[in-house]
Amino acid sequence: MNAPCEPATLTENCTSQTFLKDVIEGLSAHPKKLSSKYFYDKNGDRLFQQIMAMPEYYLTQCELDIFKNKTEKLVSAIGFSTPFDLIELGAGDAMKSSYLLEHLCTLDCDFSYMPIDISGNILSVLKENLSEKIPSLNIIPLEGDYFDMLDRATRLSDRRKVVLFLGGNIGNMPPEEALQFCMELRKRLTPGDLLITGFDLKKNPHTVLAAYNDETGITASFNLNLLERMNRELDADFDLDKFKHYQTYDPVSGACRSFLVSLEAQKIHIGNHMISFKENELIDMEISQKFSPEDIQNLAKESWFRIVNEIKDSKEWFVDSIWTV
Ligand code: AVI
Repeated sequence: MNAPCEPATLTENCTSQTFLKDVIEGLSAHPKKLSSKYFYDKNGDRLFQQIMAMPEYYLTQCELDIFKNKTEKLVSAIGFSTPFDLIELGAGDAMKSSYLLEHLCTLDCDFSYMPIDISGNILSVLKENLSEKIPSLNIIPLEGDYFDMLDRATRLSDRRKVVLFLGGNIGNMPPEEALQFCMELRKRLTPGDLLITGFDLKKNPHTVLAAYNDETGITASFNLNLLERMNRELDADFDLDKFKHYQTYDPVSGACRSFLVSLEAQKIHIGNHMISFKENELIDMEISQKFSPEDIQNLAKESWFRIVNEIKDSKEWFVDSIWTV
């Protein structure tokens, strides 16, 4: 049995205990499954930066187009006659939102920026960079789980909230989980608050598939890196040459899925556990869901939000959808 977690000193242990528990549970399921939230160790972060720079991976450029070139539309959708807190879930380096922040400061808007991220390290880099770039910006970094930190933001301030959830990250949740997530967000917002979410739209299936099936193999390495992470952190013995990345896109459902295929029958050890693979057995690694306007409408409606505005990039491949309660 796992030892109970204590605060502070054992945090790291507990995190790896949760990682191990999730991995064993996922690889004991049928079909086998791993959570893409574990893709992002140091090497995974680096590979994701490379993905965002690939010509095939259009998502980043599309949302950047919105934040860089349609900033005024964003600002007028947000409104600035009353003070507010701009809360960004998974802010990362705030590359896209910095255009909005700069514009709001130029207009002398009364707002604070509250970036939420699980990584304290990313938050301190973000704070340092943004303070240098936009000295007048009031930044309140919140390190931790999205919902815990949203609750904390509510305790810190009673101003209107504008919540950003960018990057198409909502697509990395299976549809039922995305609905639960939106419902949890809904519980924490009150009339006058806004939620701005980035959705990758359904489009030519060749374009979607190419973004996740690059010939250079960066996306494949991004997936395989999770096996390497398990070798390092969970004392596993995956041979990366015995697994191959396989990507699918179903343009009807909008589900773009990545898998790793076991190239032979093999037994893998993870700490004291042993997992058997048959030849050609799959590990379900990640979903990157694509949405139609109706899919977005339904998600908003089912989680008790109302869509008040939407801003698309110039190619109309990506949308930032603005919801109120
Ligand atoms: C972070 N997320 C929105 C990316 C996506 O497009 O689903 C993760 C990713 N996986 C493979 N390529 C990019």
